Amino acid sequence: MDVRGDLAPPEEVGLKSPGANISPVSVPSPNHPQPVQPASAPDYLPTRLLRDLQLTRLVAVVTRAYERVPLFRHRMEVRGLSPASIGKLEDLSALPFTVKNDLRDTYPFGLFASPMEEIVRLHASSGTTGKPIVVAYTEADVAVWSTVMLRTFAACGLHRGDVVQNAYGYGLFTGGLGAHYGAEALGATVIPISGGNTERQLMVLKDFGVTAICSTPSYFLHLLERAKENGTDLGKLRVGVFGAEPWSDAMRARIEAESGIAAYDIYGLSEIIGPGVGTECERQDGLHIFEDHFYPEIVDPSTGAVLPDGTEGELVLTTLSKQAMPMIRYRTRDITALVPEPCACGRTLRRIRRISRRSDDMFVIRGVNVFPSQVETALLAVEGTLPHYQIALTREKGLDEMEVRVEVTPEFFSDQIRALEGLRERLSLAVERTLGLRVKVTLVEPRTLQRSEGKARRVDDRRQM
Ligand code: DLL
Repeated sequence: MDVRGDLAPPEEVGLKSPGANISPVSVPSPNHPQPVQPASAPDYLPTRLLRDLQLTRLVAVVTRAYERVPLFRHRMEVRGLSPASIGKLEDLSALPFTVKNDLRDTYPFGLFASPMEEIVRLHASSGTTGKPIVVAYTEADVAVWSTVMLRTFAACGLHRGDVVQNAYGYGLFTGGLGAHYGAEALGATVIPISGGNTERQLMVLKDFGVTAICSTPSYFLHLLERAKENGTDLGKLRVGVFGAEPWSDAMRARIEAESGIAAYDIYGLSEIIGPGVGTECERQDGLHIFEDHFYPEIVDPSTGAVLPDGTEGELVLTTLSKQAMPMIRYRTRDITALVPEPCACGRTLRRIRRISRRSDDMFVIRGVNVFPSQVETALLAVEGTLPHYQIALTREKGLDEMEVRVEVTPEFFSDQIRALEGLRERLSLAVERTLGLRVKVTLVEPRTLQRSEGKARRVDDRRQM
């Protein structure tokens, strides 16, 4: 069937020029007596059309990867598969996974499906060890990226006339430029301030009438804290578009209460495109995946079996329109679940639950599996704490020790020793109740733990050193 119906703008369909002539806003003009198609129209595609579109694109992207990327071709051939094996969306589950090490092993350009003449941009993600992973975009990929970020901002309630302070880092990190192009495509005013230089951030925020800010949630907390100290108010700021790291519901509650803004969660990863894979909408109840470009599956992290909607597991993503670097069944290591119910906002795009953890940020202390997000939720439930904490892991005489350092409010810190001791005990108990493990809790003065300008580093694991 023809998926280029009224609801799917032609530029949204097919691999040739996705998103090339995007009409971001629905403004009537003399040449368009009817309002032009808003770029977020694909968010509301009837499910049947969306599935047809996904299948068409899936076949195209698998063919592209098979024909142009030796690693994909080889992996399919050894399983006796070819692009003809894809007859329906479910057939995707027979295809082999792609993992981060595949990018490392083929460093720098081994998974590219376009010649350099067609590639207009490279980004890289540093990771924790060794060489970075390199990702590539054709002109059409950049156009898709702008549209999905435009749709992200629209879902967060932004529009033309908003003034967006983009404090995601510009550079090889995808956050800065990804948000930049999307906000421009929306017709908003972008301030490309990048991360860091907190005093200048606050000056710009107030003086330029900023209405929305993009940054990691941890950096925004730092800005908030500094604003409070300086007595700077946040002017017209009403929306925060936060992502790139896990942040708990408790953390969001603190941010919204202290700043008075609406804080939205956005998700993405370099290997798939950067920011723009998924976003919350005004309901703040799970993140819609831009399924017309990225196909989500949830798998059991240990067996790789596809899990039913509603079951927690590892998010696996397949790009449906990427040209320069198609990704087939990429294991994100991010743990979440697909939400079975449709969203009250009317978008037909499926949602994932907020990502609280990665399968690889778990650490084991005396036989107990611990995720930093569990510690965060426990700490922030106790009154008197600030949302700044760090977890230090050491090994003493062969025994693992975990220390949680958490800042406490200035009021508490000036209190009597007894009050502080009481707080420390309440925190120890809160952590113990969550983890089933007694750990050392240390209260520290406000502003003693290191602040991040980008992604926060919560765990300092010194056991291997
Ligand atoms: O962090 C892209 C991005 C930029 C997303 C700006 C959102 C905003 P990477 O540096 O490749 O790309 O890191 C990707 O960060 O696999 C998750 O583990 C984590 N992550 C990203 N967004 C969220 C989020 C960018 N909203 C990795 N919640 C991903 C939890 C997130 N974790």
